[in-house]
Amino acid sequence: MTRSSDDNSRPELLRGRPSFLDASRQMYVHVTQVLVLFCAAVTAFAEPAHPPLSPTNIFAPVSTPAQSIFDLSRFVLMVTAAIFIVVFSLLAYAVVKFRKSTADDGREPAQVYGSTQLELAWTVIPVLIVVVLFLATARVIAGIQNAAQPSNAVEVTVIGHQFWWEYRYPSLKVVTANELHIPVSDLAHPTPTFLTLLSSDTDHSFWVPRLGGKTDLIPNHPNSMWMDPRDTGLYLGQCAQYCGTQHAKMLLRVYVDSREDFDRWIQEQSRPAQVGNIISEGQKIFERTACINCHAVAGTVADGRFGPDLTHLMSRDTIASGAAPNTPENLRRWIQDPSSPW
Ligand code: HEC
Ligand SMILES: [Cu+2]
Repeated sequence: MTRSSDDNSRPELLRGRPSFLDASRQMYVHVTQVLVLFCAAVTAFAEPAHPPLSPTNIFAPVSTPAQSIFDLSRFVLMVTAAIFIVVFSLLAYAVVKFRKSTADDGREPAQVYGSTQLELAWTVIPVLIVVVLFLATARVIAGIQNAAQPSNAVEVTVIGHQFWWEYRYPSLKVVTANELHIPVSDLAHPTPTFLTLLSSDTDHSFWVPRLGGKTDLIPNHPNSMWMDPRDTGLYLGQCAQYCGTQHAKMLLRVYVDSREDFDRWIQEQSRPAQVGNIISEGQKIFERTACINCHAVAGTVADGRFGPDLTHLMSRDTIASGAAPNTPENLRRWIQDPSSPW
């Protein structure tokens, strides 16, 4: 503990005790440390490292809606950080400066009532801050919602089910489940994907943080959202609205393909199922049991719509809405006991 140079000039009781100057110097060091840590944290997410820390990192946007939400969150964090710094500094100052000291004479400090200036200040300034945050948020929401759909946009209807995702490409005549494929969109020639969000049972929520904001799928209330991913790759998410017991296993997988890969994928998905000798035995069992009441396989009698379309099941990496890798072993266990296979 350094003593202040003017120690001898202080009242006897205070000599040898840390002075306010010492305390404020220390406080200054602490505040500086906190600020340095804070700035390090800010730069850490301002310049997202590649690859991002997490596949669902909200600070590593790759699509316009996600980017504008990220910019907004950065602005809100700056404003709230500034408020935090001001309030914390005033608080720290008051705590240190007016802490109990033995020199206190025990009298009440001066009581201040009805300062119109102060009351106006602490009413008007927060109201202005809230108005600014509100306007900034409304601007981002309107910007995303009012974006015009270009004629070359890919349209997908997303239907939430307990506990899986159905994806329909109405103009491309493709129906699939759980693994959404969309084309990459380059900034010069955007090919965004517009989603219509529906639900067949209860509330679900479509949220792939790196591609866009969270949008709910509500029965009898079609919602919509769009995304224009700049980079190809696999983007993960999760149903973000509790929709029942297995909600936690209702994962989201969006594959952003190059245009050629996407076109090839669409072409393959539009073909009916292959029928041949090797699979005819399984096909017979499938068609003779209850499976066909719930599952469709294009080109066969199976046309159930309650469960996922299984026509191109083996083109998918996972089963059960991303809960397990699509391996023969996992398929066997799933069919034997879909309630608790893993
Ligand atoms: C009562 C309706 C129903 C019946 C009958 C049914 N399924 Fe399913 N099946 C579902 C539902 C719903 C899912 C999606 C569950 C989930 O992912 O949470 C599913 C999922 C699957 C999946 C995983 C698909 C994917 O893409 O994740 C396979 C494979 C499957 N079922 C095969 C079968 C077979 C084989 C039979 C017949 C022995 C059968 N199912 C009978 C409703 C049914
Ligand atoms: Cu859900």
